[in-house]
Amino acid sequence: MKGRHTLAAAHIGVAVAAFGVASVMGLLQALSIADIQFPFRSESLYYVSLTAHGVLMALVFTTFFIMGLGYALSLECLGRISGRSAAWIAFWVAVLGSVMAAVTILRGQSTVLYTFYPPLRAHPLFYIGATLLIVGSWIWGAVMIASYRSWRREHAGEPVPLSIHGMLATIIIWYLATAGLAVEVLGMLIPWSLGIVGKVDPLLARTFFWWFGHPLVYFWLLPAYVLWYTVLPRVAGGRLFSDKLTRMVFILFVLLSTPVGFHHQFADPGISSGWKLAHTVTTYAVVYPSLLTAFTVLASLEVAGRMKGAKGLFNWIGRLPWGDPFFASVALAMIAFVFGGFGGAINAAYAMNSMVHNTAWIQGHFHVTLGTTVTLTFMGATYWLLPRMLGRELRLPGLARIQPYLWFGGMVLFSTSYHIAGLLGLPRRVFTAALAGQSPLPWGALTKVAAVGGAILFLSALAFVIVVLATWVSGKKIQAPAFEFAVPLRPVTAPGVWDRFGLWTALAVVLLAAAYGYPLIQLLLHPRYGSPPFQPF
Ligand code: HAS
Ligand code: CU
Repeated sequence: MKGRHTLAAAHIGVAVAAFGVASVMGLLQALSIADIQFPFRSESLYYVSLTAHGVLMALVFTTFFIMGLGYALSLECLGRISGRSAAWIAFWVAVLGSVMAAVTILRGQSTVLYTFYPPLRAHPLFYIGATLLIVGSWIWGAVMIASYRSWRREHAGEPVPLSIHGMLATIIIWYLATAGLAVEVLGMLIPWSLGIVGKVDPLLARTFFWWFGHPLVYFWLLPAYVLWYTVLPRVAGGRLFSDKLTRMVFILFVLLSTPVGFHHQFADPGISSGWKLAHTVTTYAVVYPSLLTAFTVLASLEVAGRMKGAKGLFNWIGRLPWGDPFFASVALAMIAFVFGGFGGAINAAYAMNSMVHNTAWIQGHFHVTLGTTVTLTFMGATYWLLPRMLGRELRLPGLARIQPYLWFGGMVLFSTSYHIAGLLGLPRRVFTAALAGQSPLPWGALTKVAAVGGAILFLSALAFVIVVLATWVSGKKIQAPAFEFAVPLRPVTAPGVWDRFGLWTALAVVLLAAAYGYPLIQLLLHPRYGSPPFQPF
């Protein structure tokens, strides 16, 4: 595999492989919850599979895809990747870390779910593997920043290309987020798993985890937004509605992504209600840039429809290229986010959170947001990237065309059912919905519908992997199409205030310190008894 985009392609390849393996597990879990029998079905297999599915999807697939996308954009928009050898080292470090973590999970030594909270304790190699994956991503961030700086030296008076603006925002968020994770994993979990310390404080660990865990969702989302803003209007045949607004959106995420983690800890003791309220306010603030995104991207699509001659109020929608796999994926991803974002706003309200927390509603929520909005965008982007990276024509275009619709349809069944089942009281992360054999339970039929959705999702995932593989090994060799980006209605011509990354990062650090400083001091001053490890299997 030699070519201009080999580095990016290698990352996307690992991402698709992780996605493929994790998809099989997803199907098994949906069947298991619905109490549908299959060979080897057991409690321990369920939790091993759930952990592997979560880690491979949420951490490995996403991180590798985002790194690959970053490199492709850097090469195309900045004309360089500064530090290719470091980038390759980072790739292998991240691959090694992912394999280490996956092996300990599949051997049944790290059944800790993808949130890996103590007192569930994993094998030390799980935590060390996860650390290596993060270290790889840190080096990726450094290479991206070095490429930007090198470009900046040659282009002092120009605004940073918009897609790179979004990727830099993603990287800043990632560094701020992973600082919290590093404290948890290096300071608490690794020494505990090695037996150097006997007990760990679950509340402190959870607080550091969610310092990381919420901005993690924007680490996934922002690269999708980069594609919505900078590629989608182009593919749709339109213009980006506002360049300036887009830059402001990315900076708002830099500021507001991190100081919100307590919305995952409303039910936790030891954090005062005042601080929970403070994080609620910032959570609603971080909804705002997504509302702006809904407006800007939709306006850009309307421009596209009107440029193709649409006159009425809504008929521009029909003029959009719904048969193009990239467009269809992203448009369906956006439609899903209307519901995913609405659900997020429900989760963030203290009183409503107590109805949905730790129920199946949550798996419904994140399969709409992460599992559809982000994943479907990344799948569509893979169809867009492959010919450009590999110089090969997309194989099986018919299959690629229906695959996003299958995904969307499967997810409607899957996620809607779990949302409702959650409201009826079905807990999340259960081996079977026939809890302790009680019946009839109000959610029994819903979990069966979710299993049908899961089977459709599996077929769609299979179709995706087949198209990618077929293109990779036997796609017709062609002149690689150009990477073309959306032209804004009114381009920004000079670096403005939204390009001042140093300033915004400094402000983000201040907000982070304000959101976490005092509560963490309080937690550290509590008498702490700690917990011994808990290993269910
Ligand atoms: Fe969330 C739990 C709140 C967004 C992922 N979330 C989770 C978990 C995950 C996750 C994985 O406050 C579970 C963690 C665990 O395992 O315990 N979430 C929010 C809020 C938002 C939000 C306020 N979440 C996301 C995104 C995710 C994600 C994005 C992944 C990518 N979430 C929560 C809370 C919890 C939570 C609590 C904890 C619950 C608990 O108790 O455990 C916001 O960012 C959402 C803002 C979004 C919008 C939508 C804007 C709409 C757009 C689309 C426009 C499209 C149009 C149609 C107009 C306001 C941009 C296009 C039409 C065409 C014709 C094409
Ligand atoms: Cu969150």
